[in-house]
Amino acid sequence: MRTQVAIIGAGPSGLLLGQLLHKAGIDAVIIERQSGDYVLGRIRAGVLEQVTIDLLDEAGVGQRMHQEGMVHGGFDMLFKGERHRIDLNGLTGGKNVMVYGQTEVTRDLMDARQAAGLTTIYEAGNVSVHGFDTKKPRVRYEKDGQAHEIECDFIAGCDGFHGVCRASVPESAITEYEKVYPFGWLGVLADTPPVHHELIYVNSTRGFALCSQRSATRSRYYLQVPLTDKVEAWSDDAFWNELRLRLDAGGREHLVTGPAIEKSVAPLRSFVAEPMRFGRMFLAGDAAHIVPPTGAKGLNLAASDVKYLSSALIEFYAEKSEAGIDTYSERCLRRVWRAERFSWWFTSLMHNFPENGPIGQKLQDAELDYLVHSEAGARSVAENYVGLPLDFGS
Ligand code: RFL
Ligand code: PHB
Repeated sequence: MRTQVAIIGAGPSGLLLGQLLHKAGIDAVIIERQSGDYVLGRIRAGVLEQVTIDLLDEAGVGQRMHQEGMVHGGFDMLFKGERHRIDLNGLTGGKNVMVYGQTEVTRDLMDARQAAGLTTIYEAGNVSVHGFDTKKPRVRYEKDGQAHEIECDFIAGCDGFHGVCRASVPESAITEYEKVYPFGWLGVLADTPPVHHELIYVNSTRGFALCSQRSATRSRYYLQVPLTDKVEAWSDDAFWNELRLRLDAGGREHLVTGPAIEKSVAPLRSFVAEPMRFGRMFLAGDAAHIVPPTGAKGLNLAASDVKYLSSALIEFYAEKSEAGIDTYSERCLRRVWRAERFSWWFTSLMHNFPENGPIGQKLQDAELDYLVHSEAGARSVAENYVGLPLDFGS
């Protein structure tokens, strides 16, 4: 088989890239290790920035998001038992975020791909990438016991943190920066009305908590837990009890509990691989970088990588220019490091770090108190949370 762009991974990065290339008349095949249902079963991100919303519109898949997504103009920060609202809209000159689950974004992209009759190879085994340092890269995989090879002009590594693309780059050609946090997030999805109409980020002496949502009848909650905690050890009751202890009186009063329809523990990590281009292979999304989820930036960064990559490839085919391809890595990494900084900072501010001792908590309290009482402080949080513009600083 031959295609112009072989995309590895059918997560949001790969699917969005496939859609944008298709709109531009560029042929692409997606090769995914898992089944479509498995990909849809992963409960992850919930908050979309304006840049991501615009991109989904550009890809022609924004219709359901605008109907069912919830526009949020602010969120609450709860510390020392009191809530303070960050007025995203007021502090950023009218910008908001959209609460719309990654599962739904993925479903919309999958539906559009299917409607356009585009090829996605699911349940591909032993995927491997070859010759990306030449003009004739190839992708090999196995399906139903048969070996296959795809010839292409470019490979897009959209295969997430544990993917094969980054792992295929010689060690001497790549630099990796990593910080692993000493705790994880225990997440619960439940068909109960959210505790509040906006998100609540909680710094409590018992640890961080987040009250998020997917709709007026579906809630998503997270608790900071030790990395050693196994999800099976957390009963639904234990989860709700612990969440209650981290909330304020108003939160406890409005919390509606119910059976968890999904429960999982996610580790927290900051990670960047540099560069993001290796000859004719590009990394995009979680394949190249991971942020701790506190800043809600992972999916949004994946979307901005894909914006830069699709523009570069469109320019290559339309104008025979390699300018976009040559600057892809640099453009992405500038934005990536800004989001890494914000996500690390917000994580450090909101979580419990017992190793920092009582002074650590006091310093956090002082910083939180400063942020919510200083317009400059609150504006900085808001500006980063809604997402910096694609051309920020240039
Ligand atoms: P994905 O979603 O991991 O998709 C990669 C795909 O590649 C496939 N794959 C392979 N395919 C073929 N061959 C191989 N060898 C392969 N190896 C892997 C995988 O099966 C998979 O289908 O990466 P992508 O597309 O770059 O998307 C990134 C986002 O999924 C991620 O950044 C976000 O979910 C992060 N994130 C959040 N981001 C936000 O912007 N806002 C949020 O509110 C937010 N909340 C979160 C999050 C991530 C979380 N977890 C679980 C880490 C909350 C959580 C709890
Ligand atoms: C979510 O709803 O899953 C979510 C929301 C905000 C975050 C992280 C996750 O910062």
